[in-house]
Amino acid sequence: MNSNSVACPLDCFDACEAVFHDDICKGSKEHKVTNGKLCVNFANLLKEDFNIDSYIENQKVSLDKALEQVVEKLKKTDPSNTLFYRGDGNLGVMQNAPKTFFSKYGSVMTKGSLCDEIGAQGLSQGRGGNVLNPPIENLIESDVIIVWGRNFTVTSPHMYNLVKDKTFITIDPICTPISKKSELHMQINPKTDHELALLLTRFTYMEDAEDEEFIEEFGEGADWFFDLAKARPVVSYEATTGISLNDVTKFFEIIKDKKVSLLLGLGIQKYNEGVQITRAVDSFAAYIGLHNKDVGGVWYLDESSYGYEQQLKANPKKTVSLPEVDYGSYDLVFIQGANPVVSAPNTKRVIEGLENTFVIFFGTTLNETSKYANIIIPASNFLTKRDVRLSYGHQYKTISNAVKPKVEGTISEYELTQFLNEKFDYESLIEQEKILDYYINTEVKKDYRIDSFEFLEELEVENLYEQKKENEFYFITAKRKENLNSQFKSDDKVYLHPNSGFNEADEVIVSSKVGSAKFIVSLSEDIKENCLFVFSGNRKANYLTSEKKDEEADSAIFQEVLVSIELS
Ligand SMILES: Nc1nc2c(c(=O)[nH]1)N[C@H]1C(S)=C(S)[C@@H](COP(=O)(O)OP(=O)(O)OC[C@H]3O[C@@H](n4cnc5c(=O)[nH]c(N)nc54)[C@H](O)[C@@H]3O)O[C@H]1N2
Ligand SMILES: Nc1nc2c(c(=O)[nH]1)N[C@H]1C(S)=C(S)[C@@H](COP(=O)(O)OP(=O)(O)OC[C@H]3O[C@@H](n4cnc5c(=O)[nH]c(N)nc54)[C@H](O)[C@@H]3O)O[C@H]1N2
Ligand code: SF4
Ligand SMILES: [Mo]
Repeated sequence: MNSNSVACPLDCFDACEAVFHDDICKGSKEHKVTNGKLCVNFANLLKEDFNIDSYIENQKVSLDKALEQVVEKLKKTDPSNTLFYRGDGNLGVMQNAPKTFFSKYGSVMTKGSLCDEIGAQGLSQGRGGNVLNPPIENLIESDVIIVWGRNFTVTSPHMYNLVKDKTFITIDPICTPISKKSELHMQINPKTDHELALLLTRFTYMEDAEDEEFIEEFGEGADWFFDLAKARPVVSYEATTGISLNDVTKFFEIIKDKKVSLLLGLGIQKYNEGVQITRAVDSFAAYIGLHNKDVGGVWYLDESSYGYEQQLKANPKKTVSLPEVDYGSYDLVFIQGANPVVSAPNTKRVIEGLENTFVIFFGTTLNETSKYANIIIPASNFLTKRDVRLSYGHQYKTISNAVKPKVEGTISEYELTQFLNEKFDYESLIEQEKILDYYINTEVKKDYRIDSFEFLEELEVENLYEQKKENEFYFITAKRKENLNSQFKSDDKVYLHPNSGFNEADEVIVSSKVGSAKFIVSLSEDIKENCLFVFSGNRKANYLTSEKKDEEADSAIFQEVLVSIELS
C-alpha cells in the first residue's frame, strides 16, 4: 500500500488514484484505470479555492463558535422538523459519517436520487436485483462497444482509454465525442429508446440473432417481450425514433459474430417512465444474449458498495423523495456536500424553500447554495483527510491518505460526527482507522451473472413526441469535460443547431411549464435540430426542470420537459 496515494473524491466512474510527492499530485501508474494520467477536473480540484472560514449569518466566526451554534440550534429544534440532505460532492466512504448522527437525532432523510436510481431500478426489476457490472476485463476483451445514452469519453476518460481501439456504436441525440469515433451513430429522438429497443429486438429475430440458450435457461416472458416488439409495423418506428431502417441493418452488420459490450448511461433514464425504458433496453440486451458471458456484457453505474457491510449505517425514521424536497417545510435543513440551487430540479422553488428555513451548510467550498446558509461549516479538503473510494465504473478501489496537514478551522466529516455524538451523549463511532481498514482489507466477490431474467412484458410510456409542439424543443443536459456537476467554473450557454432560427450570441429567454431563464445562444452542428442542449452544471438549467419525481424510483426527471425559445 502506498502511503502517498490519494483518491480522486469526485463523482466519476474512473475513481482515479494520484500519488502525492513533493507537493505535486501525479496519476498513479499502479492503478489500472488511472494508468499514470489525471484529468482536467482533478487539476481544477487542486486549484480549488477551498473555504476555510466558518460563518454565522454571513459573519466570519471561529469554527468552535459555529459548532456551538449548530449544537444549540439542533437542541432547540424538534428533530422531526429537520432535514438531512447529502449530495455527491465527494464519494469517499467517510462521507457517510454525518448521516449516522442525524439518523439518531431523528432528522428526515431523502430517498431516490438526482442521478442513476431510475436506471438502476429498471435493471434491477428484470434481473432479480442484480445490477452489478461485469469486471472491466470483459469490456477490454470485447470487439464492439455500444454506447447508449452515455457520454463515454467525457464521463469516464480513463475507462475509455483502456478500450479506445474498439469499434463503437453510439445511440445519442447529440453528436458527442464518442459518436464521432463511432462506426455508426444512431441520432435518436429523446425519450424513444424503448421504441428503438423494440425495433432492434424485432430485427434480432429477423436476423436469427437471438440467444436461444440464454433465453431458454434464464429468461422468463421473452415471448411477451417479442409480442410487444412486433405490435407495430417496423416502418412506423422510423418516424418516432428518428432512426432509419438502414442504420438498424448496419447495426446488425457491425455486431454480427462479435463479442459485444453495452455501456448504458443516464441519458435513457431521465424521464418519468425511465424505469420501464431502461428495462426495455436491458430486455433487448438479454434477447440478443449480452448477459452472463465471459467477455462483453452490460455496464451501468455499479452499486459501488455492494458486498461490503456498511460501516457507517443510518436508519432514518422518515424519508422524502429527493427531487421533491420542500426545504421551506422544515425548521432546519443540514446540507452536506451538495449544491441543490444548481443541481436539483426547479431552482426557483429550491431557493424559495431555502429562504424559508434555517440552513446549515457543510462543504469544502462556498457555492450557490451556501449563499442561503445561516451557518457555514468548512469541511476539510480531500488532501487532508483519510478515506477510501469505491467505484461505480470498475472493480478497483482507491485509498486516500492525508498527505497534507489539516487546515486550521476546517473539520472532517468523521470529526464533525464525533463532535456531535459527544454533545448529544450518543454512542461514538468506532475508530476511523478501523472503518477504513475494513474497506481496505475486505475483498468482495462480485458475481455479475444473473440467476434469472424477467423480460419486460408491458410498456406504458407517455411519449414526449406526441406532446411536443412545432416550435418546442427537447431539453438535453449532459456532463462537461471541464466540470464535475456544479463544481468548477461552468459554461452557462444554450446550444442549438444552426437551423434553429437563432443566431450565435443571441440573448434568449427559454421557457418551460415550470419556469424560464435567460441564456446566450451558441450554435453547433452537434446538436440535433429538435433539441436544446445545456451542460449539466449550467447555473440556470434547472430553472426549467420540474421537481416531480418519476413514476417508480423517487428520482429526478430532468428531461421530462419541453421548452420554447424567444429573443429577449
Ligand atoms: N467530466 C465529467 N465527468 C463526469 C461528471 C461530470 O460532471 N463531468 N459527472 C459524473 C456523474 S455524477 C455521473 S452520474 C456520470 C454520468 O455519466 P453519463 O451517463 O455519461 O451522463 P451524461 O453526460 O448525462 O450523458 C448522457 C448522454 O445521454 C445523451 N442523451 C440525452 N437524452 C437521451 C435520450 O433520450 N436517449 C439517449 N439514447 N441518449 C440521450 C446525452 O446527449 C449524453 O451524451 O458522469 C460522471 N462523470
Ligand atoms: N439538469 C440536470 N441537473 C442535474 C444533472 C443533469 O444531468 N441535468 N445531473 C445530476 C447528477 S447525475 C448529480 S450526481 C447531481 C450532483 O449534484 P450535487 O450532489 O449537488 O453535487 P455537486 O454539484 O458536485 O456539488 C458538490 C458540492 O459539494 C461540496 N463538497 C465537495 N467536496 C466535499 C467534501 O469533501 N466534503 C463536503 N462536506 N462537501 C464537499 C462542494 O462545496 C460542492 O459545491 O446533479 C444532478 N443535476
Ligand atoms: S477522471 Fe474522474 S476520477 Fe479520474 S481524476 Fe478525473 S474526475 Fe477524478
Ligand atoms: Mo451523478
